Amino acid sequence: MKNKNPIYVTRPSLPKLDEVIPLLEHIWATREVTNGGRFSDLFQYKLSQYLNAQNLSLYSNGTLALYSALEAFDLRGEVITTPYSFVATSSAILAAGLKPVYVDIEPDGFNIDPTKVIEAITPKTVAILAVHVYGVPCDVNKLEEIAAQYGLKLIFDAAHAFGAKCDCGKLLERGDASVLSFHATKVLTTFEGGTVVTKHEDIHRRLEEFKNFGVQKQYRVVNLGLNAKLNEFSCALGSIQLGLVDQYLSAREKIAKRYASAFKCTNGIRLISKVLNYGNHSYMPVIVGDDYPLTRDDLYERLAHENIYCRRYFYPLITDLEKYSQYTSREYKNARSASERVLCLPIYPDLDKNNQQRVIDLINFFAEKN
Ligand code: T4K
Repeated sequence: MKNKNPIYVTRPSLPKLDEVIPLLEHIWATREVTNGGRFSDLFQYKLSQYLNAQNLSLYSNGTLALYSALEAFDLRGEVITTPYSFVATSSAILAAGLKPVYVDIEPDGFNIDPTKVIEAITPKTVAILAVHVYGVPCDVNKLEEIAAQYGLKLIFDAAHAFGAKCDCGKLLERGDASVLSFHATKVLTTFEGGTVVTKHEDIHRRLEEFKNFGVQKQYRVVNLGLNAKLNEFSCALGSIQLGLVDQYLSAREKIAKRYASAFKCTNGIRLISKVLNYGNHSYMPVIVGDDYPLTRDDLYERLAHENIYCRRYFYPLITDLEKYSQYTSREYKNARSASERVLCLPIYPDLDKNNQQRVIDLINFFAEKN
């Protein structure tokens, strides 16, 4: 079975180059490359329509968008968050001068556990930063209830959650703000990029200023700002991507379903029903259990040896990273178990049946032969 072309955990979904060229020609002709030009307006408009969201700010990446969202609420104190995420969730908290307080994730999924959030609230708590991990919505109803009861801001890191389904209404307008990423590895990519959606008009205005050096009108600068604008090329690409993203999402769903049926009878490979039923299939996490003949790490290595490059999202836990370990204050049993057992398999719209079958066959082969 030793082979062949590499298979990565993800590949960016892109439009045909022919569709992009006319937009590039326009950018070349007008020399309008950044600072909110025609394509910025177009992408913003189309994205608002697609997401059915009124107040939406385009950003140069998800990390700066997250950081800016925290800054916009002018918070000082502790933010309750999850150790089971990409480090960017926590770096945004530290960059905003806030202290992360980590709590465990739910036992039957990968999102923050609302009951653990309540236990961690102190007089210094000012916000909850929850992550819709792998594009599976958090328990937003419960988190909103907690935020309202304790007077906390509720911000969602929705970096993975473009197109995620939710029986809770408009997912991105829940809580006080939601942040999406348009990185190369995300469902909709503008190469780099991100956006903040909020129901608060004043916060939206602040976010628009913040990404442009804090400039209000005519170089009036009252508040802090940075440069976090999304350039015209990314906006042009994003406006095309929005016409394709439903196809991307349904292609991902088909691939996820194929994995689910292929591993139904595989000892030791477990899929999480929440991910299959409520996620946007941005990631394909499987749990490598004790009854699989290889450990998660051995499976990861064996697949890599066959040119299949999975990812151990999220290992190590953020709280095990040197910079963040000082903020560890409790045990994270469920997060630790997920971190040690989850392997994210290749999933992206261009993953063809043959290549997916290669991944499936190897995992099943190791299950039988070891
Ligand atoms: N919050 C959460 C919960 C996040 O997961 C992230 C980012 C953020 C916030 C911050 O959003 P951004 O600031 O990024 O907008 C990746 C990404 O760099 C990162 O965006 C992402 N989360 C994180 C989960 O994963 P790596 O180190 O795994 O990426 P990399 O470069 O190894 O790419 C993985 C695979 O994707 C490669 O093996 C091949 C493929 N790939 C990647 C790139 C960049 C391509 O085919 N083409 C490409 O250009 O971190």
